[in-house]
Amino acid sequence: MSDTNEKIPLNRDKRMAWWREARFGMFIHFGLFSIPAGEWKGREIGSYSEWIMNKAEIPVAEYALLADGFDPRSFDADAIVCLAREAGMRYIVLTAKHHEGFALFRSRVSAFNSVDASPCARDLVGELAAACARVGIRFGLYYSHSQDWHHPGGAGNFWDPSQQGDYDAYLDTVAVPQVRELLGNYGPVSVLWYDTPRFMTAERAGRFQAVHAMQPELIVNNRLVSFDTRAAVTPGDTETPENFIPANGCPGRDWESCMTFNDNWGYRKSDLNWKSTETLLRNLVDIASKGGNFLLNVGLRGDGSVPEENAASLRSIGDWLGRHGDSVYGTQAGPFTRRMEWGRATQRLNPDGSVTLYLHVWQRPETGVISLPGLRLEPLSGRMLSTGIPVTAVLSEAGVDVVLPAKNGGELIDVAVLELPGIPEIEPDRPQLDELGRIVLSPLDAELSGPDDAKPVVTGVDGNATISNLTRSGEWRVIYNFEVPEGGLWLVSAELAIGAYQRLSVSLLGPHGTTVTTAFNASGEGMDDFSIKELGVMRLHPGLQALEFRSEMTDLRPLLARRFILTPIRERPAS
Ligand code: FHN
Repeated sequence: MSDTNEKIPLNRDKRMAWWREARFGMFIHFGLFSIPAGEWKGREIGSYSEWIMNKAEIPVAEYALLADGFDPRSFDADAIVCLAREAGMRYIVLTAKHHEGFALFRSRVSAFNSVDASPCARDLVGELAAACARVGIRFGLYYSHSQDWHHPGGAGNFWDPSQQGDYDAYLDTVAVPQVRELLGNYGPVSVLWYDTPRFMTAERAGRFQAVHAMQPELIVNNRLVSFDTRAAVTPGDTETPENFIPANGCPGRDWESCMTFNDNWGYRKSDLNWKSTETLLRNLVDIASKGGNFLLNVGLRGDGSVPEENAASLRSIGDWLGRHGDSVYGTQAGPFTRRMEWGRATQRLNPDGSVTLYLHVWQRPETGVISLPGLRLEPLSGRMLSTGIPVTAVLSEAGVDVVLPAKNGGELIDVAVLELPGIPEIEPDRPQLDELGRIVLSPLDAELSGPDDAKPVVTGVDGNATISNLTRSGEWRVIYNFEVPEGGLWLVSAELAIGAYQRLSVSLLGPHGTTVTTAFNASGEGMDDFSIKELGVMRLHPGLQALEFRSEMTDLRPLLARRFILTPIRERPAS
C-alpha cells in the first residue's frame, strides 16, 4: 500500500521542518457540545463533555436543535490567534467537526453546519484560517472522519435508529467530501488531525489519502486508519499520545502529546480542575526533552470565549517562553538516558559542531549542585539563560557537576545553558544504591513491552511516575536493568495499586535465572491506593542484572506500579 503522502511532492522531512521547530501548539475543541457544557436536562452527564450526545443517548433530531442556539458572539478568531501567539504557540488545530457531526464551516454536502443550520451563519473555520494567515501561525484542522453520530451511516451512534445507514455511503457522501472542502477552501492547511478511526480499513483510508494531495505541505496524524491496519497502510506523520507523556518519547517517530487543560476536551461548566501553569510548563519541557511537541487543548465556552483561567495560564507560559524560548523551540531531545530528579534537558546542535545544552531545573537541590551523570565532556562555558549569570561546570567522577546560582524566585523553571565542544556521548547510567543501601528503580528506568494496542506507559512525573496500562494481565512485561554491587539475598518489593486478585512474578533473566511468584488480593477501594508489596526474595549475583515483572493472570485486572525497591538481606554467618 502507498504511504499517506506518497502523492505529495514534498518529502516528510521538508513537511515536518516547521513542526519540529514549533514544539507548542493549541488544540481547540468547539462545537454544539460546548452549549450544554456537560449538563443535560439538569443532570450532569459523565465522561468527556464533548461526548454528551452519546453518553446521554440524545436522539439526533433533539440534539440538532442545539444548532438553533449556536451563536458564538465571543468567538473572536483574531483574539484566539493573538492569545496563542502570546502563549508562544506556533500552530492551532481546531475541531472542524467532532463526533457530534456538526461542521464549523459551510459545507455543500451537509446543511448541518454553522453557516446553514445556526442563526449565527458564520464559517468559523474560515475565520480562524484567515486570522492565522494574518498573524503567521500555522493552521490545522481536526476532523472526526469515522465517528459521526448525526449523519446516517457514521460510526458510533448505537442509540438512535434514525441515524442507521451505510457506513461506506457516509464516507463517500459526507466525510471524504468534507475533507476535500476543508483542504480546498481555506488556503494553506498545515495539519490534518483525524481521530477514532473505527472500521477504517486500508481501502477506506485510501479514499481520504487521495484528497490529501490538495495540500502539498500537509502533516497527517496517525489516527486515519485503525490500529491493526496502520502498519500496512501508513503510520501517519505523527504519533499522538493522548493525555500522557511517554517515558522515553517515541523513538524514531515525530510525536505530539495532546493534553486537556482540565479533565475534558470540550468545555464543561463544572470542571475547574485546571492544571497549574507550573505543571503545564513542566509538561512542555518534559515533552521537549524527549523530542516531542505539546498540543494543549482549550475547550471554548458555548459563546466561543476562552475560559479566563486558561488565558491567564497561557500568557504566563508565553512570558516564560519569551525569556527561555531558545531552550525549547527547535531543540532536540536531551542526551541523558535517565530522567533526573532536578528537571530535564534539551540540546541544540550548532552548525560549527558544538552543542548547546539546556538544563531545565524545576527542583533545585539544596546544595545548588546538579549532576549530569555520564557526561564526559568538559563544558566550554555556562550561564543562566534569562539572566546571563555565569554557571560553573566541572568534570566529576560520575560526569559533570553544575553549580547553580541562587534560585531565581521569579521563574517557574530556571534554565542553565552549557556550551559543549561537541556532541555529548553519555555513558549508560544505571540505577545506583541509595543512601540506605537499596536499589530503587523508578518507572522511568523501566523497559516496557506489550501488545501494540495495549502497551504499558509511564504517566506522571517524579514521585508520581506510574506504570499504567497493565490491565491486560499476562500480555505486558516490565524489565529493569541495573547493577548489583554485592551478591547475596535481596528482597524485591514494589509500590503497587492492585485492583483485583493477582499472581505477580519477578524473574531474574540470564544465566542465573529464577522466578518467584506471589499472590495478592486487591489493595483497597480505588486505584489510588498504593502500598509497598513484597514480591519475593532472590539471590542476586554482582554485576549487571535484568529483572522482569509480570502477571501470571490472563484476564483484565486493574494494576498500577510505581517504584521497585531491592533491599539487601544480611545473611547470618553459618554457625
Ligand atoms: O473521542 C475523542 C475525544 O473527544 C477528544 O477529541 C480526543 C482528543 O485527542 N480524541 C478522542 C479520544 O481519543
